[in-house]
Order: sequence, then C-alpha cells, then structure tokens
Amino acid sequence: MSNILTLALSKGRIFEETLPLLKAAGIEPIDDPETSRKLILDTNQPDVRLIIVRASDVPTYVEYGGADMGIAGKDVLLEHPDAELYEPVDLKIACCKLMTAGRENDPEQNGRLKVATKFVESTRRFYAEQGKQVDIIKLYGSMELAPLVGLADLIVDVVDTGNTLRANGLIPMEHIADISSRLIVNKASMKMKHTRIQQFIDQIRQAVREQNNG
Ligand code: PRT
Ligand code: MG
Repeated sequence: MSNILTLALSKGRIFEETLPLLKAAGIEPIDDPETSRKLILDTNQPDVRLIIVRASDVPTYVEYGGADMGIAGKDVLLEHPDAELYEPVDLKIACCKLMTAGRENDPEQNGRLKVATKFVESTRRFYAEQGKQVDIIKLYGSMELAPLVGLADLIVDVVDTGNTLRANGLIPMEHIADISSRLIVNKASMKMKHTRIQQFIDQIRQAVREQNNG
C-alpha cells in the first residue's frame, strides 16, 4: 500500500459542498473537475489525491480499495447495506429527503402498487416494514416521468425543494429517510494508514462542527 491517500467523490453538488470542508482540513484541489477532463485530481498536499467517480460508484471504489476514503450520499449507502465500510463522519452536506411521490388526485389503488425508483433497496425495505407487497420497477433517472405515463403509481426519489416534483404535477407523500453525505473509509486503509486517516477524520469533524457552528 502506498502512502498516498485517495478520496473518491462525485462532481456536482457533493464536490462543491465538500470543497470548504477539505479546505478547512488544509486540502485544496489543483484542477477543477467541472472544467478539467482529469479523473484524478492532485491537491496542494502531495500525499492526497481526489478521484472523480459516479455518485453511485463511490461505495464500490472504497469497499474494494480503489480509494481509501470516499464521500457518498446516505441514499447511495442505503443501497449497499452489506458493504464492508466504515462511516465515521456525517458531513451534513447535500441534505435532502428520500420520499415517495405521486399524482395528487390519483384514484384509490386496488391491486399491487407499482413503484418506480433507482433506490430499490430502500424502497423494498420501506414497504416490507409496513407489510405491503409492491412491484418495484428499477429506473436510472427521470423517475418523475413514470407516474405521468402510467409506468408506475408512485416513485421513490430524493427531494430537496420539491420543485422538480411540482413541475411534473407530482406531490411528495411519505417521508422515508433524511439524507446527508457521509465520509466513508476502506477497512484495510483504516488499519494500514491509521495515523494519517485519523488526522483527516479529526480535521473534517472539526470543520463540520464549525460549519454548523456547534
Ligand atoms: O448523476 P448520477 O446518476 O451519477 O448520480 P446522482 O444524480 O445521484 O448525483 P448527484 O450529484 O445529482 O447527487 C449526489 C447526491 O446529492 C445524492 O446521492 C444525494 O445524496 C444528494 N442530493 C441532495 C440530491 C439532491 N439533494 C437533489 N435534489 N440528489 C439529487 N437531487 C435531485 C432531485 O431528485 C431532483 O431531481 O435534484 C433535483 C432537484 O431537486 P428539487 O427537489 O430541489 O427539485
Ligand atoms: Mg445527477
């Protein structure tokens, strides 16, 4: 194992909201992933690099050691219930809610409910806990479309302002989980690079505390 620390994260909202936390830990990327095509970003710290991956791939990179650490939404982590990972810090960024949503005046459903989602595992667990049998339809995006074209009765998606739902004639219904992004750590890395990773965790925890002025 090298002495380089690799942190996996996705571009977009997670990258942007992570930057101030990294900065507080003394880490600043040299390239901007929005303009650079590089997938490996060097930082001002010679022993820290960032890798840019799909949000849903972050747990996979970290579990199998492609990265020592990662930043992933709890919605994504809930889809990997058996992943062998540590989850030491709630970063309290990229906050949203996992919810069911549907059309406002849908007639009462008889027969099995059809639920379209990319969050199959959370959806399965949510309805199983209520003893409800539903048909889950796996989608990879544009879930809002499914109830409009009769593919599904409901969707399960992450909701922030709710504007996307409203713009498509849907309303948020049941709350499934509060979501924020988490720092995750590979188990072997935690052993082998313990001092450096523990220092990083402490710095990030402190930065989260300061950001939430606690
Ligand atoms: O694009 P890709 O499929 O690779 O992954 P992704 O779309 O999950 O990545 P990204 O960067 O969009 O989201 C990364 C993480 O941000 C998610 O895993 C969540 O933990 C978190 N997050 C926070 C959100 C939102 N807020 C959010 N609003 N993820 C997605 N959204 C979507 C929402 O579903 C809607 O389509 O953004 C749209 C706007 O939301 P409203 O409610 O404000 O209209
Ligand atoms: Mg996206």
